[in-house]
Amino acid sequence: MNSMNSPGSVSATGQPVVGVVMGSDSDWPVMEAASLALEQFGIAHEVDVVSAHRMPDEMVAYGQQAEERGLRVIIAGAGGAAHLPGMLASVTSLPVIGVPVPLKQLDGMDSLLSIVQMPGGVPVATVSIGGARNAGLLAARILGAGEGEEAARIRTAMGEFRSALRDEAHAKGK
Ligand code: RP5
Repeated sequence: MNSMNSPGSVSATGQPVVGVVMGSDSDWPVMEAASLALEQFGIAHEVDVVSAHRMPDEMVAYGQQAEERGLRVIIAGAGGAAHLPGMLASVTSLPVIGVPVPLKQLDGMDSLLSIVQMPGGVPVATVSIGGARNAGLLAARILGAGEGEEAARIRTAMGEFRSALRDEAHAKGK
């Protein structure tokens, strides 16, 4: 783990508004990209391991307490029988973004289908297999859609980021 925000940590600045959780330490090489995207937009977040199967009581408590602790979005990554994002979505009203983590078997299709096939009424915004960076960017967009100065700051930064993407694409086309 070479990021400052490894599991168990809290990002340097301010009260965390995004919780980045994963089923195992072994998910971190994939999930780190979510933390780095949040870092890029200066969004305070916490990173933790919360396994749906191996620590179910802690997982339920995490989801139930997330809102009162000040979190506004949860990013949850898991692999295989990837129940963590869906179970968190069932115990919180916060938006949950699911990241299917690819394991050695089945190339992450098992993780994807476990996360994306939620029953009606319990949504999980599912990104692509291994798409943790997009999960971080989507969390930034969700926070940027709100009211107030911090949301406006994030919207401005997202606009600049999108302009940079466009410029890069133009440069590649030349
Ligand atoms: C899942 O089992 C985790 O999210 C991880 O992707 C997978 C394997 O976990 P470890 O056996 O590496 O701890 O719950």
